[in-house]
Amino acid sequence: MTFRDTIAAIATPPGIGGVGLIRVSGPAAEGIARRLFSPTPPGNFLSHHLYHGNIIDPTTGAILDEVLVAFLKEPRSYTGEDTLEINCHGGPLVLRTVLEEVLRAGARPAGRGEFTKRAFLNDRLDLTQAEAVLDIIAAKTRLGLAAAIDCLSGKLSEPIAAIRSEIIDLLAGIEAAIDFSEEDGVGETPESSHSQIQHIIDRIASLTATYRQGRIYREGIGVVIAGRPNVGKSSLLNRLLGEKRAIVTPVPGTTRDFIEETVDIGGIPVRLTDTAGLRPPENAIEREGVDLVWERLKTADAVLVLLDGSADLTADDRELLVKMISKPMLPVLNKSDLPPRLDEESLRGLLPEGTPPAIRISAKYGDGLDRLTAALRDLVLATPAEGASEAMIGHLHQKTALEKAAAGLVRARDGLQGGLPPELVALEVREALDAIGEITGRTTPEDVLDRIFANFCIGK
Ligand SMILES: Nc1nc2c(ncn2[C@@H]2O[C@H](COP(=O)(O)OP(=O)(O)O)[C@@H](O)[C@H]2O)c(=O)[nH]1
Ligand SMILES: [Mg+2]
Repeated sequence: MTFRDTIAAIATPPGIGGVGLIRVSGPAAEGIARRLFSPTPPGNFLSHHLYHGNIIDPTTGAILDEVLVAFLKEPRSYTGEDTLEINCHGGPLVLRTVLEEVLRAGARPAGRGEFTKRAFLNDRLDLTQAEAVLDIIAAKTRLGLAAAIDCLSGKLSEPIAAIRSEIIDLLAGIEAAIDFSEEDGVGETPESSHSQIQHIIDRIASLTATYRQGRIYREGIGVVIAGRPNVGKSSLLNRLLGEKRAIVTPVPGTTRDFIEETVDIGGIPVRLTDTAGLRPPENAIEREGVDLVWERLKTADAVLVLLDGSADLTADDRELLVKMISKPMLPVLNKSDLPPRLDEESLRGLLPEGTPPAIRISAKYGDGLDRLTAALRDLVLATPAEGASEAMIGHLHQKTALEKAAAGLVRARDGLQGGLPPELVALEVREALDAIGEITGRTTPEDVLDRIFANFCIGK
C-alpha cells in the first residue's frame, strides 16, 4: 500500500528531556529534509546516515535548532516508507517550532499509532507484532516485557501461520473432493479430513488456553487482601510495597477505604488492594467500608485471606473463608513472630480442595515473604517460574478470533461426520480461515484495526 500523504509527529513524550525526536513518514519526507535541514559541513545527504546540522526557517534563514538528522529511504524504515528522523533538543517549545515548520513544508500531523499502522499496512509487521509494539511500551514488569518482545520477533505469528497453512491444506483436500464429485457425481471427502480437522482444533484450543496467562503478563492481576480487623493487612501491603503506604495502628478499623498499589510479584504486575477489616460493622461508616469489601472481593482475580496465626480462628475468619470458597484463594497466617495458636487442622477442614497450604509470615518483621510471593504467583499462573516458553495470546480479540475459528472447524468436523455436502463443509472451513486471519491482520475488520491503533500514542 502506498500513501500519498506524509505524516509527522513528535515521537518523544511531552516534557523536558535531553533529546526530542520528530518523526516524518511519507513521500514528502526527503523534500522536507532538503528544504529545512542544512548539514554541517554542507555536502551529501545519503540514506541511512546520521547528519549533524541545523533546522532553518526557509523564509527568514533563522536557525530553529541544532539537530541530528537521519533519512531512511523506503523500504528500509519502520513504516516501510521514506522516513525522516530529526533529533532536536528535548524542550516542548523547540520541538513545537520545528514540527510546525515540518508541517508547513508538506506534512500533516500523524494520528495515534499511525506510524505503526502504516508499518502494518505496508507489511513491515503483522497485527500481532504491531500489538506487541504497544505491549512493549506499556509493559509493567520484566516478564511482560519479555513476552511482548518475543511477540514482536514473531513468536505468535509463527504458530498462527502454521495453523493457517494447515487449514489451507484441509480446505484444498475438501475442495478437491468437490471437484471430484462434480466430475463423477459422487462426493467423497478424504478419510483423513476428520483427523486433520481434529488436530487443528486441538492446536487452536491449546493456543486459546494461553490467554489467561498472556493477559496476566500484559495487564497483571487484581489481588485483594482480606481479613478481620488487626490481622495485619495494611502491614502486609506496606511490606510488599516496601514503603509505608497504608496506616498501621493497633486500633481495629483503621483502614476504611481501599488502598490500591501495583507491585511486581515474580514478574507479574499485581494490583494489591488493602481493605477495611471484615467484622460486623459498628457504625454507618464502617458498614459502607465492609459492604464495599464484599463487592470488591467478587471481582478480584485472587484473594489473599489473612488470618492471625497467634489467635484462634474467629467466626469472622470462618465466614470469610466460606464465602471465598469458589475464588482462587491463598490462606496466610500472619504474626509468626508470636507464639502460634491457630489450629491448622481445623483450618484445613474449612478450605476447599486444591487450596494451597497456608503460609506463615510476619508482616511486621518480613519473615516468609518470599514464600508468600512464590505461592501467589503459583496460584494465579499455575506455571513454572521461568516464564512462558510457548507462544501466548494476551489480547481479547485474539482469543475471540481463535474461538470463532475453532467453532467453524467443529461445525465442519461434525458436518463431515453427518454427511454434510462438502461444499457446505468447505464454507465452514473458510470461515475458520478468515477468523485466523483476523489475528495477523489479513482479514481484520477496519473498525477493529482502528480500535487497536487508537490505543497507541501519537508519534508511534
Ligand atoms: N507481632 C506482630 N504484630 C503485627 C504483625 N503484623 C501486624 N502487626 C500489628 O497488628 C496491628 C494491626 O496491624 P494492621 O496492619 O493495621 O492490621 P489491619 O487492621 O489488618 O490492616 C498493628 O499493631 C501491627 O503492628 C506481625 O507480623 N507480628
Ligand atoms: Mg488496615
